[in-house]
Amino acid sequence: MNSCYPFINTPLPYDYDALEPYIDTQTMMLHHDRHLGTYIKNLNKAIKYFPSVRRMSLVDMLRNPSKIPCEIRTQVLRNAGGVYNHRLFFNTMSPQAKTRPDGQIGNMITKQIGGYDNFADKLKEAAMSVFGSGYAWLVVCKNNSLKIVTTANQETPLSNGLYPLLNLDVWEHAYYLKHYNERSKYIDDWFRVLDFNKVEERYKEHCDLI
Ligand code: MN3
Repeated sequence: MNSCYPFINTPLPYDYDALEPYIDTQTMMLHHDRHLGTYIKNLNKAIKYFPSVRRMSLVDMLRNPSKIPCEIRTQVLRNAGGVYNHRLFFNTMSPQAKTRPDGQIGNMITKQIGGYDNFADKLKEAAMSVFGSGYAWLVVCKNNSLKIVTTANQETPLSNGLYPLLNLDVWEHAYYLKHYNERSKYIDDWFRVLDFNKVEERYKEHCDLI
């Protein structure tokens, strides 16, 4: 993953039409090439003349906003958040998704959230509650418990010391072309491409870090 300056828009790990019929081709093209592409362009532009920030990784910027000079902090956090959030969102979907969790993450979801059905209900409820633009997330807290949270705009749970396992983009650009104003139907379709193999990988990476 291209995690330092200069950031580039690496290709999706699958074809633009691979998530059909759940997420349509045109949405994937615009979302990846233009929306994510613009966050990448603007992040590079914001830090171009700030060597200390150019040396920071994407995650470091989001975890340590105080290291970013005040005059560019808002711009950097908005755009770094846009890059991090979209990369995670695209990378946790797959055309060959394992749609039901098993392994370690399956056990955690069963023990802490009461099983997959309850998890899906709670995540959908959270995603529906986002007013305007934002995300719903499954994160790991510092005490290793799972939690469902929401963020506004391009904010990220990294800034609150949480480790994201998956996120669901509920900005209208993520679904409007196919689902119009029906966020609920988009969320149901997204669950068909959310890949718990990827979520399990993220969980194992987190375990290696602590
Ligand atoms: Mn988006």
